[in-house]
Amino acid sequence: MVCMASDRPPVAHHRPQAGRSAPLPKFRVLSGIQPTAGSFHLGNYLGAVRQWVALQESHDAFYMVVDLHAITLPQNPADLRTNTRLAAAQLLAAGLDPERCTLFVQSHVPEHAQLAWVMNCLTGFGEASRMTQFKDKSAKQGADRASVGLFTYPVLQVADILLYQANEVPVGEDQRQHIELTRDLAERFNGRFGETFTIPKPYILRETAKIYDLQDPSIKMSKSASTPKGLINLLDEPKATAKKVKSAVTDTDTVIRFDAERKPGVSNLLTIYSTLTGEGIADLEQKYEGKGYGALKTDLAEIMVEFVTPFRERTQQYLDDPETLDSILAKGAEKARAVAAETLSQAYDRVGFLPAKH
Ligand code: AQP
Repeated sequence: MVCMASDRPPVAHHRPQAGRSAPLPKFRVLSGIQPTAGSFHLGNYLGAVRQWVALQESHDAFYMVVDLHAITLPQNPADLRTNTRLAAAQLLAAGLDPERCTLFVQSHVPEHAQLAWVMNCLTGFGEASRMTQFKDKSAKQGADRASVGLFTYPVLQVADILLYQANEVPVGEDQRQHIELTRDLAERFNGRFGETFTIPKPYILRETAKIYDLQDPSIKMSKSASTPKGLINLLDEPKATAKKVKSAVTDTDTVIRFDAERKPGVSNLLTIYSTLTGEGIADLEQKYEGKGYGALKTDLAEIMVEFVTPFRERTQQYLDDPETLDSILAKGAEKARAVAAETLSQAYDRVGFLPAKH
């Protein structure tokens, strides 16, 4: 049986201190996903979105479709609009519930760009130059053609997180360096201008921190780096998905054992299997003892089909009703703005901007 993230037990956490009789305030989480491709891939889901769904039960959760980030690489306007709704629909299909979390579109909350400017002015040029994701992405398109927006992408992400005073940021491993930058800049701002921002922590589950390409298990599954056969897009035809799982690269050995270093392909398949079903890796090793890779792949292909089929249907249902979708996003933006505006006004005041008279 496919197990959605919300089936997991609630995550236990220490909560921020509160008065004895007052109810304990919930820890806050914030995260975002880019609307740069039509479909989420399995890495996005297992590395991030699945945790978002679980955390909305125990946390005050803010999740957004980061369209400002999306334009750091060239985007067609009509595709961007379509993909933004599509991303929101997929987040709802994955299990986000607008009654339990705040779901919004980044550009609907202008405070993100406003705080980003302040944070840009606190960031060292050398510090920003060390961001590995910028180095990788700019190398791909030729350094001269990379935009300044791509260079300052991590600083916009800093603003995204700090605006909501987030305690934790559920992301995949590839985002760790950006969360470290967020912590550094929050401390720098607080040190220079007085306590203003909560210092956030990354929330990265070890097991699913990095899902690998099915054809090249030495690289992360990614919409830009993976070959089409190594990338599982959740909205693809289930049959095509099953085929990709069945032709995943393994190794010349036949033993089904988790060993990330020596058997990265099989280990990746075991991780995916275990996360989608809730069966432990050790149990899976036992279940497939003496059986070949074919048996593991055939079963995993079925599990994937069982997972993506209702996901695709639910996504389509949200897309078929754009008024409801837009109204969920409008309500989310209103809730997000209330929090973001308060933080921005405090930050502007601390920096020394003269308050505007209305
Ligand atoms: N392979 C992965 N394993 C675990 N987590 C992953 N994430 C992405 N790939 C993996 C996590 O997904 C969230 C959203 O990331 P994003 O907005 O950067 O989405 P994307 O642009 O679709 O991610 P890609 O495919 O990795 O993009 P490119 O190819 O442009 O670099 C994040 O929390 C991320 O960690």
